[in-house]
Amino acid sequence: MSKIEEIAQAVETGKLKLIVGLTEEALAEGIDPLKILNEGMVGAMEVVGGKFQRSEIFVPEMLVAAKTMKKGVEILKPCLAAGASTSLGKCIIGTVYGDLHDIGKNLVAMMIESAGFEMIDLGVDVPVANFIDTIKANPGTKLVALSCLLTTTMPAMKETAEAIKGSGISGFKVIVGGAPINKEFADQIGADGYSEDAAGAAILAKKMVS
Ligand code: B1M
Repeated sequence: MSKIEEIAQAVETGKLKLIVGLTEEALAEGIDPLKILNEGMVGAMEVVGGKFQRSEIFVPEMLVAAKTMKKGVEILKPCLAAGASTSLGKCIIGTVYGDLHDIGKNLVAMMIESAGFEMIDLGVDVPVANFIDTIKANPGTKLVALSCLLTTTMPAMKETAEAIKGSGISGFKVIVGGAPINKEFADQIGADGYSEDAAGAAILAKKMVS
C-alpha cells in the first residue's frame, strides 16, 4: 500500500493516533503536500460521505474521520501556507449559521491567508449579525468569505450574503463556496465571486482586490 493510500485509509477509518506519523512520513518521503491533501485526505472524506449516505457508517464515524483529517492538515499546514504575508487586507471567513462543517472552510482560510490576507475566522454556525459586527469592527476588511456544506443551510447563506450586501457598509467583496453551492446560486444571492475549491478561492480572493 502506498503512503497516500495509508493516509486515506487512516482518515476513512478515523485512526487518530496514526495520522500524524503517516503524514510526517509522507512529507519526509518528499510527497507533494497538495497531493497528500487532495488524494489522501479530501478523497478519503468523499468516501466517508458516500458511506454515510448509504448508511454504512453514522455521524460518530464521520466525526472521527473529520477529526483525523484535521490533525493531518495541521501537519501539512506549514508546507501549504508557506510565505504568508498580510498586505492585501483583511478577510473575514465563516461557515453560515446552522452549519457545523469546517474542514473545507479551514482549508479555504489557510489558502486565502497564504495568498496575502489577514484572516479573521469566525468559525462555524455564524449568525448573520456576527459577520456584520465584525465587518464594522474591522474597517480594513477587503473580503468576506462564506462557506456552507448542507443544502439545508443554503438559505442561511443567501440570508447572510444579502444582509451583508444590504448593510450599507462598503469597500469589500463577498465570495462564497461549499459543496452544494454553484456559480448560478452565487449569482442569485448577489455574491461577488464563487470558487469550487480552496486553491481557486485563493486565486479568486486576489482577483477580487486587484
Ligand atoms: Co456532514 N454532511 N453532516 N458532517 N459531512 C455532508 C456534507 C454530506 C454531503 C454527507 C452525505 O450525506 N453524503 C451531508 C449533506 C447532504 C446535503 O446537504 N444534501 C451531510 C449531513 C447530512 C450531515 C448531518 C445533517 C448528519 C446528521 O446529523 N444526520 C450533520 C449536520 C450538522 C450541521 O452542520 N448542522 C452533519 C455532521 C457532520 C460532522 C459534524 C459529523 C462532520 C463535520 C466535522 C467538521 O467539519 N468539523 C461531517 C462530515 C465530515 C461530512 C463529510 C463526510 C465531509 C465534509 C468534509 O470535510 N469534506 C461530508 C460528505 C462530503 O463532503 N463528501 C458531509 C472535505 C472538505 C475538504 O471538503 O468541505 O466540501 P468540503 O470543502 C471544499 C469545497 O466544498 C470548497 O473548498 C473546500 C476544499 O477544496 N469550499 C469552498 C468549502 N467552503 C468554501 C468557501 C469558498 C470556496 C470554496 O469561498 C468562500
